[in-house]
Amino acid sequence: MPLEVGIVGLPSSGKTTLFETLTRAPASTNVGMAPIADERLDRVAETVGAKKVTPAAVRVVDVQGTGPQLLGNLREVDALLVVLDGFSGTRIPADDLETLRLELLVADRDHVERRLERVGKQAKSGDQALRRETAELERLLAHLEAGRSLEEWEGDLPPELAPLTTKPLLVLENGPGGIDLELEGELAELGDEEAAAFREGPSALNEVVRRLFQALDLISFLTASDKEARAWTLSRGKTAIDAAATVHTDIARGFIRCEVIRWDDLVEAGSHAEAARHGLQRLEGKTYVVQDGDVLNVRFNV
Ligand SMILES: Nc1nc2c(ncn2[C@@H]2O[C@H](COP(=O)(O)OP(=O)(O)OP(=O)(O)O)[C@@H](O)[C@H]2O)c(=O)[nH]1
Ligand SMILES: [Mg+2]
Repeated sequence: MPLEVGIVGLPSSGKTTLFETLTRAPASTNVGMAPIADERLDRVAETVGAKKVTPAAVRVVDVQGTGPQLLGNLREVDALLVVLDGFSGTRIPADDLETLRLELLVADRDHVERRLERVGKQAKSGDQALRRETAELERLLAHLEAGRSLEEWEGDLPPELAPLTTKPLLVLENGPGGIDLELEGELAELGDEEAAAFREGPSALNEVVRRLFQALDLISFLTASDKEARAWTLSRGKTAIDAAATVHTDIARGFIRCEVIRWDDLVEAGSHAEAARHGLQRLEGKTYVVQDGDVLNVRFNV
């Protein structure tokens, strides 16, 4: 499953503009993939002479408007990207953020209430687990109605719940004071080099991705052959077997060993073979904790 983020914001704050800039997909769709620019991948691809270069990508969901029903479409995403209107001069971004937080809270309260209705009905059969969940949901609802957040809830939440307010929240102000989406949209239409010439620092969108990686505690690892060089995302602390499963479940199933080279060692050595000759390539097992920038080659049999 790719990493997934949902865009939320008040009407006309620039959600769809952000979606289009991130995914370069037409606004007629509301789900798209945003490639993650990674200079390391390009360097590695060049080194191994890869015919194809595939960046890691994040799935982005654009939702029109707000309200519990619509926000409900975002229950499965890994993080929320909040867009605030800082360009029209008619809004106060900080106030809009408060309004949005409140909407998320209301949507979660609604979510708990509906789950309670359903489970409460089913619990009438006398099923112990359902009765316990009903009691738990009743306490939770009372907690929310007292104006407290889910984060302040002590103990675990019922696992069937998929709340919004506990997700990592990234806030983007759209306008000259933050990320200028209008400008980014125009730059997206230029080539990467031309666009870079216009900017002073790194692309604002790369900055969004960087913050997302930080919020979700993710790393990137690479795979590289003359056929394809590709970047993948993984949660920090995950192992070689998890990385293998990210690439393909068959590779994880048949996992034997894994060759690991740091991306910059590979670039410096000039090829896998040279890197190996210089002792820069290690053989690791399933439990090896993958590091950001590792180039992995899993040996497997099926
Ligand atoms: N000047 C300027 N206009 C922008 C910017 N971002 C968005 N807009 C304009 O604001 C309007 C609304 O942008 P959208 O991206 O459609 O906003 P939205 O949040 O998707 O709107 P809804 O889906 O209808 O809630 C469009 O006309 C955009 O061209 C910006 O950074 N600067
Ligand atoms: Mg829109």
